[in-house]
Amino acid sequence: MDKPVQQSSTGEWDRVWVNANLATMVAAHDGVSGYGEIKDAALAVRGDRIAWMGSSAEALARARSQDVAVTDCGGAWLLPGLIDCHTHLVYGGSRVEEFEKRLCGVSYEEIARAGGGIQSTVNATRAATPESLLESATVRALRLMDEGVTTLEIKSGYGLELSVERRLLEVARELGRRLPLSVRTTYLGLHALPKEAAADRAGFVKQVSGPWLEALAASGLIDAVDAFCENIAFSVAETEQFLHAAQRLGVPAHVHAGQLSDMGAAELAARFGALSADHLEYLSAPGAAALAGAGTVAVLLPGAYYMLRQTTPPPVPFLRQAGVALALATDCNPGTSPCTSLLLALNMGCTLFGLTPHEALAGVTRHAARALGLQTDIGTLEVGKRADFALYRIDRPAELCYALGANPCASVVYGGVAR
Ligand code: DI6
Ligand code: FE
Repeated sequence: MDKPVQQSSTGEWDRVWVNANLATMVAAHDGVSGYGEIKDAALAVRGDRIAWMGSSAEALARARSQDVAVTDCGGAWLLPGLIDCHTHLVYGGSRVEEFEKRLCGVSYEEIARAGGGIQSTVNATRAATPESLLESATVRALRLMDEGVTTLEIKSGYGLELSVERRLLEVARELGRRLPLSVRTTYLGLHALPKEAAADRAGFVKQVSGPWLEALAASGLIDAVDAFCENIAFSVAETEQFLHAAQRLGVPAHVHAGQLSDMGAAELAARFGALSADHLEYLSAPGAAALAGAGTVAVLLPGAYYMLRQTTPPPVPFLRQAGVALALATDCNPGTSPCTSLLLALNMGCTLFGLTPHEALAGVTRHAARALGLQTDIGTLEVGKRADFALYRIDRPAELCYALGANPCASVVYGGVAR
């Protein structure tokens, strides 16, 4: 006879957190509560998974009879570990001089066209050692982690030659091995045309889409690809060539779309079933509808919008109306978003783009997980999902969006283990 499955059998929990308010971030069906709240609750883990959620009283009774380690959260709010689903975290040098120039009236596009901008970070990155790249990226990752980030997407794109792109992806993977942090890597093959390829755009795109992509994929270094589809970067046709190549290899895509102009990049991303289309300040209603149809997540990046002092925000009402899932990320990069605070991105998402605090928080949890294709494993507090979560000393979840420059994160649990 089959043994009945007993939720409460001895040894089922390794540890339980009690006296917490859970914001599970599970999509609401009642239309009232947007955070999937469970007040006065407890959460138990087994291995690296969430094993149980319920009342503190029940958890305490069970824990006592079964000798389970108990952590008292003292009424803190417990949220899924935050996910920063769009960063360019690994790079050499700084762009503070460009920041000064921009404040003297030179535009981002002018700087880029004059060989500065991304190209200047490419020069500094090519000259950097792997050790120094790892060191500077670690500093940035630790800042994000301090606020409760447990999953981080990192793009290459500042090498623009195979050996350096490989180095950036290896450093990103190494970061994930050294820190209690899940790292997802993205090969941003089409970020800028490097100066040595100025006379042969087509040749560069062919190399990126062919032998370079194949080599990096074969080395197991990439989880996805990305391209900067923009008038100062790569055309729709060039991006399409790269996305085709990735599709043939079964590698999913993100697309930098509509940051400075609407070239139809969102429609392209949708056509390829991309995981996400990112930026989207310039997006038409049909573009939003295409994203909705494809289930492509819109990743909004208010840090870049703010730093570039842009004035056209993404059309959030279109996106909402079309039913597109909205994520938020730091876009941490030296040029347009030197931002290592996902909490600041939450605030900017609300104040600059008009997101509600619930939308913003879903954007760094449930929807960010979807933007990385990880929605079955992370992004919400649910039994069976990874036990990645953060505790915050706040009275209500919206406080995470409200405060500027505060960090109420009290502790972080990564894979069931306190970090
Ligand atoms: N869009 C961005 O905002 C960053 N990359 C991109 O494709 C900027 C990168 C930089 O300026 O270094
Ligand atoms: Fe970016």
